[in-house]
Amino acid sequence: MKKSLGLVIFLALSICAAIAQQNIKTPKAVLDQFMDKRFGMFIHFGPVTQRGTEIGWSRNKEVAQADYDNLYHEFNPTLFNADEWVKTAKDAGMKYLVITAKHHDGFCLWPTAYSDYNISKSPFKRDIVGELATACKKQGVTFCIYLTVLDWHDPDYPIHNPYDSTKNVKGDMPAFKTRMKNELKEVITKYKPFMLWFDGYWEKPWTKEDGQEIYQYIKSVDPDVITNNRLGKISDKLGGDAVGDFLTPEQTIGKLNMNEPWESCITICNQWAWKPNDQMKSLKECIRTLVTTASGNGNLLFNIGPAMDGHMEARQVVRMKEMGAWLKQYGESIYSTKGGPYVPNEVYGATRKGNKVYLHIFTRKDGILTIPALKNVKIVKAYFMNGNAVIVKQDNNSYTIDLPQVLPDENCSVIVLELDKNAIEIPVVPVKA
Ligand code: H79
Repeated sequence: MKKSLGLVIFLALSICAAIAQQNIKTPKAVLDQFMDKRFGMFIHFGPVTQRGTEIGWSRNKEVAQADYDNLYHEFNPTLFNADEWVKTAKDAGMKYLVITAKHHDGFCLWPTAYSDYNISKSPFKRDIVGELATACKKQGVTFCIYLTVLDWHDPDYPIHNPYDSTKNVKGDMPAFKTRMKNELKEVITKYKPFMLWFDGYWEKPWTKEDGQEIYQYIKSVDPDVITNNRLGKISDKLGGDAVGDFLTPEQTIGKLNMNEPWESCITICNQWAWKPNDQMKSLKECIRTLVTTASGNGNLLFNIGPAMDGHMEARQVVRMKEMGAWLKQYGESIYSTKGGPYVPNEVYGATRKGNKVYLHIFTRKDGILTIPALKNVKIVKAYFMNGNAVIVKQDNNSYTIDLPQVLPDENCSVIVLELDKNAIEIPVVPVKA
């Protein structure tokens, strides 16, 4: 009798725990909204731009710690104009924006009440995070915030110099997490971010339980806030023990994945923070990066590092505008689509929506393009998006597409294949070895 009562209590508790776990999941509709956006702007900015070195990791390397930690005393980006930054994102066709409110160095771009190492103590004084949140709201761009679980400036965080473990201190993680929660509550209630982009899953002092605790805390403040997976410890899987709503391949395009949401973060130049004369990607590369990402069913968070005076480099603004011009023409084949059913490769990628497959042609290797036929599917119409009809020969194994001598768009042409059924239900076409 006693035994079965124990069992009943155990089962009841397990069910409660399972329900509690489910409750903290981000609503699917919110996550779908995020994935429909497909293209966002990442902005890496802070006092380190005055040295032109990488944010975070150049501290104690290219820049001596004493110098790095005092840079905020002269940080005065007088050309910073939130409306201009947001307009640049909008003109590029980007639907959301993520600002590095706090990077590994611990400097806060908002006037936090919980640390003196923040923008209000710089000569600039203005609330960069707040101004961006307001400008985003005004221009209809979704506002998001980057934070990291490490903080080399916080006396309660055990690592103060990642390159020299003799500088480690005992720290006080419970106190550190309390401060983190206070800061989170502050930014969530003040700036209403749609998503929090965390960094730092690799940190030794940060545990799986810490990640779960903070995730639950965020959800208690606002259940709709999305977070990426780097708040937890598992970087390549979602669900189970993992924390967060989407995967985050860095400086590489994620693989086609119809089951787990993902977002690649990739820089327009090489460095995250501004670097003088940094090498910039060509327009072709930028567009192919976006299209290959969408073809893999992911989002692209494309990074720009504004210069130390707060302006975005003209050549980068032009590049973003050019991407925006391509998207104006072909956006229907990117926004609110799903990736597949073809796995993207060097020659083509595919996205789909309704009864359409959008075939993105990166390069013309030959006068004909042969791709595997989709099982039990008939193409009823084929044409270049905003252009001429295309001849497709169909048999059981393949579709053979006639390509013109010159493709209509040198960066990426889009062929629309109208099908006799819903394209979303088609299984991914296996790639032959
Ligand atoms: O904000 C950008 C990067 O600064 C940040 N993520 C993007 C969005 C990032 N920080 N660290 N990492 C990514 C990866 C960590 C790399 C490390 Fe290392 C390898 C840390 C320690 C070993 C390389 C070698 C960097 C420092 C030493």
